[in-house]
Parts: sequence; C-alpha cells; structure tokens
Amino acid sequence: MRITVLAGGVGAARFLRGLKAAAPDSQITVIGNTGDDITLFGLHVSPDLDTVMYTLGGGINDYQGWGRQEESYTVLAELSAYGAGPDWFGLGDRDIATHLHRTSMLGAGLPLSAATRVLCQRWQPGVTLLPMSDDRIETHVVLRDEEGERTVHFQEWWVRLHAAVPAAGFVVTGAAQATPAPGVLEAIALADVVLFPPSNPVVSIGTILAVPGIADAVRAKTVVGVSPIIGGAPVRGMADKCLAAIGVEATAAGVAVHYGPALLNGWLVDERDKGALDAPELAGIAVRAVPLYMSDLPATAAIARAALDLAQELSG
Ligand code: FO1
Repeated sequence: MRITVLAGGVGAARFLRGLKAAAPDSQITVIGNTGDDITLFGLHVSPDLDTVMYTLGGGINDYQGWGRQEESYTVLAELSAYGAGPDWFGLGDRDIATHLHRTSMLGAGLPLSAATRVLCQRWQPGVTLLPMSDDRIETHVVLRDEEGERTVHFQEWWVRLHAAVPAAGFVVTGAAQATPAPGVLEAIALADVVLFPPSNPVVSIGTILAVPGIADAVRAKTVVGVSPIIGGAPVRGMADKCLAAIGVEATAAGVAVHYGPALLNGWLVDERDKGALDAPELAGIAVRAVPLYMSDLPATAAIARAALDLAQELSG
C-alpha cells in the first residue's frame, strides 16, 4: 500500500512511528512542511524535516520532540560569548552538524530535496521524506499590539515569544511563487491514501497546502485526518493559538470544518469529542471516535490502523 502523509513537527513524527508499525509493508512518503525553516548564523535549519528524520531515524531528543538526544550547546554558548545572537533558539552541537551539512549542500547548488535525501541516507527513517517545495518559503506571524502591527518569523513567535502575543494572522512568504518539490505531486497522485497526522492544521498542514498544486492534488484523493485537538485543547504545541488567529474554533469538529469535506473524507476524533460524530457541520466527512492519545507505540499504531481502516472503508 502506498501512503502519503503531509507532516508538520512533533505530532506528525510521533504518528509516523505508529504508522510504520501499523503498516510495515507499506511505502510511506512524507511531505514535510518547510515554512518553519529559518536561517540562523548563516545555517539553513529545517525543523519539521529534521524532527521527522531524527524521530524515525532514532536520533531525536524524545522528551523535546525536536533536536538531537545527548546534546550539548558549546557552540551556542561560544556564540553568546561573542554577543552573537539570537540565543533563544536552542541549536545543539550535534544538530548544528546537520545544518552545516545541509547548508553546504545548498551552497553547492543542490536543492533542498536532494540535501534532504543525502541527510536521510545516514538516518534511514524508513520513509521517503520530501520537502513540500525546494523554493524558500517562510511562515511569518502578524502581531498587533500597543506598538502597532509588525511581523516576526514563526520561530521567534513560537520559541522566543511562546506565542504569548496573540497572532493577528500568518503570512506564508514565498508560497505563491513556489512549486512542489520533485516527487511531491506524484507521491500524492500515486497514493492509495493521503493522511493528515495530528499536526498543526494552520502552520503545518495549512502551509503545505498553500504550495500551488498540492491542495488540488490532495482533493482528488481519499484523505483521512487525525484530530490534533482532544477535548477542546491541542495535545501539545499551540494549535489553538494558531486556529484563533484565523478564526477557527479549537475543537475536533472545528478543525474538520476548516479543512472541509472537499479536502477531508474521513476524520478521527478522540472519544472525548464523540459529539462530532453526528455534528451537522461535518456532513460529507466520515467521523470515527477512537482513543487519540499517542501515549506509546502500540497506542499510536492503533490510531494509524484506525485511519487506514477508515480510508479502506471510504475508498471502497
Ligand atoms: N522549540 C523550542 O520550543 N525551543 C527551542 O529552543 C527550539 C530549538 C529548535 C532547534 C532545532 C529544531 O529543529 C527545532 C527547534 N525547536 C525549538 C522546535 C521548533 O520550533 C518546532 O519544532 C517547529 O518549528 C514547530 O513544529
């Protein structure tokens, strides 16, 4: 079975561990969000690609869900000693090697997709990891407060500001001019099922869908999503703050309505949200209630299994 997954950060990576366990013989292609990418100290950092690569490759700091395990921060401390900022983005020494290698490949003229393929040769994630685009795309956050309106890079809002300043909106710079990376549209077209893992629907899945051509390609497929909201709150991260910024209610039903029945065919909600099962606003979307906490690998595999079963049921 060919499965294509649109993936953001930590939630997607953990879901993918379960998907690999639930469907060991399937070919899984992951289309990774690159809107979170940031250039720091001249290095190209791709948080969502690295979280998938490290998590499935066994190098992740599992507690954080990002960066490497057994990390040290000597380089960052030395940079701080020079007063060279920013110091709010925790780049570890091992992680910096990834960014140095990626940046030197990009500097040699390789596209991000090729550089990602090279990095994955070391980590062997067991999936094909594609950036959504080889073109530079960055999510910026519009902030409106007493100082007026300004935009900051997504990472500054997410990491330095802890999303404490309400976002008035998001600007996905570069998306309109971007094209899908090689293999992305084929991976969608050839998939038996497309899955939306419990990623941030706005700044992860939404950003991938903003790349021209991807949303149309996905609409043509059987799509099953997993709610990132359980009992009215995101399991981790700050999806609720992102949803509020675009006027979408942070509920399991609200996210499905946001995606809409033209895009989403099936939707898994947690049993706490089984009210969504017969919500009239979800007409046209097959909703199933299953335990959605990815508490361990068996629980996550069961969620992935339920998503694949629903896709099977829907594609007939
Ligand atoms: N997230 C944090 O909350 N604090 C950090 O210092 C931080 C550093 C970091 C370094 C590399 C990397 O790949 C990810 C990092 N993240 C950090 C996570 C990152 O902000 C998020 O994983 C994604 O951008 C959102 O999914």
